[in-house]
Amino acid sequence: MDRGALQPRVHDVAGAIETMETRGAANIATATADALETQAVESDAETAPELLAELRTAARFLLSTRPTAVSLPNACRYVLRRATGDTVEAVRTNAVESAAEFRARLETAQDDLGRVGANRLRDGDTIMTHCHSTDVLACVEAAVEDGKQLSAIVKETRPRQQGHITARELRELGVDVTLVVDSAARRYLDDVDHVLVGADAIAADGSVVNKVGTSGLAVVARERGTPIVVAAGTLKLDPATMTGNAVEIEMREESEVLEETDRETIGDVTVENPAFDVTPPRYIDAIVTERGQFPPESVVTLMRELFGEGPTEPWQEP
Ligand code: RI2
Repeated sequence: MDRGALQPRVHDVAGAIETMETRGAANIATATADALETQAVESDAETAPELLAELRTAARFLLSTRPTAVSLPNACRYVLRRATGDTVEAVRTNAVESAAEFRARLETAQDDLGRVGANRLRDGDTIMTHCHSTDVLACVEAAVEDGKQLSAIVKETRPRQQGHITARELRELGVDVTLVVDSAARRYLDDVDHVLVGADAIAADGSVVNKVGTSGLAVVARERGTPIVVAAGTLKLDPATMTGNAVEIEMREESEVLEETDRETIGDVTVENPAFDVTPPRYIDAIVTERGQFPPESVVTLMRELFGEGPTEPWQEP
């Protein structure tokens, strides 16, 4: 891949996504749209085909950073499909406009989704969370704005302890927070009205890919009879799964699990660090999107409506 013509901002955004300085599907998508826009605006390309090739290269580079979060390819799909034209100026204008439109839709979508999710929450409810999801926070925020008092059992979410971010943001919303280690979840499920988690990707069969530990939580919650609600904008729908492609699970560095000094003490063991897992649709009660709430098995209908039957990827060379 010739990355020579890529703007520094594209490298910065890719680096921030890879190191998880920029994380969470919505943030990743916004940063991706920003990067593609910057490439279009700052490029020295002299012809439209040259600029289009640069945008495809920028998209492929961004896509190489994190394989699971489908918001990244969906942001690329949105901007690249609209950034067309016969002149550099036309491609540039369309790229800028489509990136702006994408960001605006994303913001509205999260507000709309929040209101749908808030309808499920009653005054006095307790939720359990896993990891950190801005879509989940949007549901809680809308419920709090409706005057509902909520409590939360927040799983710390090893290995990166992103539950700490959730705990802080829920406290800022005035929610009572109890922080627990992941393995304590089952003990507290009897006190929980809804398990409320986000998603990084949703497959055509309604399977939900989310931070590792979600599937175990869902199985235990089902055994306890606690509803499992997934808050995930339509940006998380993965159109590539309509043609049978599986969602690739990102494997992260060993150092997130085992510090160097512990590694020396333990010796020669293999460390595996999958970032995500897959929760089958039978464990999920509802998927809350900006278009309403859906049983997981029916998201494929929404996926077809939004993305069409067979996706052709705009970052591939023609
Ligand atoms: P929002 C996160 O993954 C979590 O798994 C979270 O549920 C999901 O993204 C969705 O986040 P990571 O990017 O889009 O922290 O709801 O690895 O913010």
